[in-house]
Amino acid sequence: MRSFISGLAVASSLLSYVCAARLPARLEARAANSTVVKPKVFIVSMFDPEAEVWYGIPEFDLLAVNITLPGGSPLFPDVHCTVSGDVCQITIGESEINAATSITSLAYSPLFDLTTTYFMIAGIAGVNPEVASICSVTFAKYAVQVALQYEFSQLEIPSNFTTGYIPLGAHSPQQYPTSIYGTEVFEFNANLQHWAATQARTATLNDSADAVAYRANYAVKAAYAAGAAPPTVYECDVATSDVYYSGKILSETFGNYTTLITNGSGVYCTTAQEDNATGEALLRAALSKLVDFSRIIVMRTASDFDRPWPGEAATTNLWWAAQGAFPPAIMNLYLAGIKVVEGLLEGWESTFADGMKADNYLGDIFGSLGGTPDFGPFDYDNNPVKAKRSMKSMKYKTWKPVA
Ligand SMILES: *[C@@H]1O[C@H](CO)[C@@H](O)[C@H](O)[C@H]1NC(C)=O
Ligand SMILES: *[C@@H]1O[C@H](CO)[C@@H](O)[C@H](O)[C@H]1NC(C)=O
Ligand SMILES: *[C@@H]1O[C@H](CO)[C@@H](O)[C@H](O)[C@H]1NC(C)=O
Ligand SMILES: *[C@@H]1O[C@H](CO)[C@@H](O)[C@H](O)[C@H]1NC(C)=O
Ligand SMILES: *[C@@H]1O[C@H](CO)[C@@H](O)[C@H](O)[C@H]1NC(C)=O
Ligand SMILES: *[C@@H]1O[C@H](CO)[C@@H](O)[C@H](O)[C@H]1NC(C)=O
Ligand SMILES: *[C@H]1O[C@H](CO)[C@@H](O)[C@H](O)[C@H]1NC(C)=O
Repeated sequence: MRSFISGLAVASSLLSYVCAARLPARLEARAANSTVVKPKVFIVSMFDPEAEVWYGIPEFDLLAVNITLPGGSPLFPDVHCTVSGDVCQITIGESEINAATSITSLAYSPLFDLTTTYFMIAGIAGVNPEVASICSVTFAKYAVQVALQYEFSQLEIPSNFTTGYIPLGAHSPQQYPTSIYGTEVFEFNANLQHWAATQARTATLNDSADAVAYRANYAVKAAYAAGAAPPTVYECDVATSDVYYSGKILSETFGNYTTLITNGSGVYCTTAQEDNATGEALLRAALSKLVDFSRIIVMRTASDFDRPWPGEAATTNLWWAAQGAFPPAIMNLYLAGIKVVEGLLEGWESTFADGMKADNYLGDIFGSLGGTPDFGPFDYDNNPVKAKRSMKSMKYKTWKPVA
């Protein structure tokens, strides 16, 4: 999630442990156990408002079966499923650490068989007015972990730098990172992304009078034409950062970094706090053959602008302006997302059980799942300290402390 209305997140933490089952000791038990749930679709929410919009809907009842997930978020201990088990939902908690830990616990849980499951990340996000407007619905091909960089305070940066963020191992903001950890970029199935966006385009999106009025301010700058336009469905990429950055300079910084790290093919469009972490957890599960990495959909709806309109203070945009986009963005998760879920269920036999083949590269910057990334390079070097001149000559790998 990434919207300022985060106080709601802790509201309903006292969930019931209704159907907590004893855990089989080993993963192998999964195959022999007919009570294992094998969902066709797993909706991934980050916090209460994103989760609750799926309850009480006419299409299906996610609260029919509650399954307590060992290793799940302490705030959201239960996974929810329909009676048939075809559709389930997990609330993973907010930010990168919660996302990675919850998804890892789910993927390795013996209570579920996720080998043919489609994962739909369905959360709200900040939005770049150069690409889309508040209340819009977006589907990402790339997720970029934008804050995995060096950072100097804006007050201490060299006078010829435009930002305090410098890629790891590099010496200027424009230089490609030489120190790569592996979670910088995830690339998802573009055919599935297009299909999901096409499904979503059949929905009538929600909007509000405040959002209509607020986005009109962005029309004064030609580059923000998309920000001033009515909400619609976009295919564009998501940034992940634990730090909830805001304002023109940092938003541009991370937009530039997205361009750099994806070799110009990623379009920085939305910003949230989880997707690269969810991506990394699913990638590792895919390496263990527990999930299919080609079955991931990253949907983010726009709840607020990442930067002010020209003439407005950055703090006003973040804290005080009545953007009016949070309720419609939450509602649009359901309005657009239900078209995707229904499409997956209706086309299950004909198409989705076997999977939708990807024509693009899938996975991380290392090429862990096979194939060659269309971004990179991925010369393995995870030492960001080595960029220091003093360390370059030092044989740090063989260095031993003096006893
Ligand atoms: C099957 O799984 C259920 C729920 O985890 C558990 O209660 C049951 O003991 C398991 N049965 C076998 C045969 O493993
Ligand atoms: C599942 O949990 C929710 C609360 O999270 C509760 O409202 C619902 O009644 C529970 N379902 C069952 C079948 O107990
Ligand atoms: C900034 O200036 C320094 C010299 O002071 C130079 O080494 C560096 O390349 C410049 N960086 C950028 C981003 O222009
Ligand atoms: C958005 O949803 C609200 C709440 O259901 C409704 O009152 C409003 O008319 C909807 N607006 C649009 C433009 O769909
Ligand atoms: C982003 O990149 C553009 C084009 O290179 C550059 O003009 C701008 O100063 C950069 N912005 C920041 C904040 O570094
Ligand atoms: C991506 O850009 C970097 C830096 O310009 C370059 O070294 C690398 O070869 C490019 N990777 C691909 C896959 O084109
Ligand atoms: C992080 O997310 C970006 C944008 O979706 C994606 O391009 C990148 O591959 C993701 N990285 C990981 C490790 O998931």
